[in-house]
Amino acid sequence: MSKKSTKSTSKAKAMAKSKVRTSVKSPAKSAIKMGSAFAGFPRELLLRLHSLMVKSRVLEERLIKIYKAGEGYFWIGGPGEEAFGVALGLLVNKGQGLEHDWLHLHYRCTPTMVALGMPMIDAVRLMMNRATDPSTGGRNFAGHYCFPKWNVAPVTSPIEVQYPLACGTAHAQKRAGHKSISIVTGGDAGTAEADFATCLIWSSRKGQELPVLITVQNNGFGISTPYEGQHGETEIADRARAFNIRARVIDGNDPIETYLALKEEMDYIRKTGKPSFIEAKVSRLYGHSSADGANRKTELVDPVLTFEKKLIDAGLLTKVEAEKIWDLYEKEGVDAQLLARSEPAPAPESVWDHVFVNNENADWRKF
Ligand SMILES: Cc1ncc(C[n+]2csc(CCOP(=O)(O)OP(=O)(O)O)c2C)c(N)n1
Repeated sequence: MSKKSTKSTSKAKAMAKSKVRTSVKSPAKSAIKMGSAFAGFPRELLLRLHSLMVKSRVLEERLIKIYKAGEGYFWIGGPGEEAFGVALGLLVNKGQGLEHDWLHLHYRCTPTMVALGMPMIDAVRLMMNRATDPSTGGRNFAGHYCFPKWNVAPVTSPIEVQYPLACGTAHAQKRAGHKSISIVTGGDAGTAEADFATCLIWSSRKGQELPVLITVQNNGFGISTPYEGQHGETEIADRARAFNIRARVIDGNDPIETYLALKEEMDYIRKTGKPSFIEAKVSRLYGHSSADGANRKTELVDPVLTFEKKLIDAGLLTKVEAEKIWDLYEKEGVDAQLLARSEPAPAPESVWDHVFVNNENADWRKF
């Protein structure tokens, strides 16, 4: 059971305070209205955040089980990034075309996709490499989503290439005169790639700034390389500041702080047409991927359980209601696995579908 997988860890440990330093700079923390525990959020929004965070966790744990049962080849995903990803997904101006936001996500974006409305079955189909997978027809890794109907650009396995691509769609949005923005996510280690610097440079040229929300989910690790020892800068956000990009560091394990920060920065970008940068400190709860075991790390802050406890302690949710939510999604995940099991693998002849030669994207003159 998903609930058991997550909850079997010591709650005390799960609630342990993050060792990761968090700070908020320009705009000052006081700009975030954190007066009460829930910053004046309506109960409905709090429960929606919680429910989607649980859904994403249950789904990721289902995908890990599918891998461990030998029904999938490789798992990578976003357990531990639910607070950031769900808040982001809820704030997106969702749709297709330049008047809507563009999303250039990386492979830990399941929480964002769940918040956008992706049904569990579509993540399961990708995980189990079924021909019915809407993202890739069963031909890519878990978490490598592609949803043109929501401007979700294909997630790439080469890390960080999404950063300059976000400048491309932002440029097109700006040229078309829309208030839409381009949003990019990625990991801390990947910021060592030149693509990240390219994004900072192209989004911040004086007088030609681009409406990009540049984000980094800092979980403190590359695959197995700790953050410490890899960065001369104090915060990754400092690199954005060097380009006069408004930048802040947030506790990405806190859905309320994250939601408020994202909203404020997205509003700023829509208003000014200029870029903004958020570094979110998050947990990597199941390690890097199935390549390092995909086992639960108990010493890290669990954003889902922490938020759930907060809601229960405040009387906004009962333990029984919470159990029901976990059970509901567990059933959806199991049903999805059973359905995907009955669906076909991609046919050999489909291997040439959607590649460039002689296909729908072959002629650049069309674009
Ligand atoms: C260009 C490129 N180099 C190396 C890799 C191998 N690789 C895959 S994930 C990863 C670590 C990325 O770490 P980080 O950017 O911090 O993101 P995280 O996985 O921690 O979320 C590496 C090095 C790759 N996929 N692409």
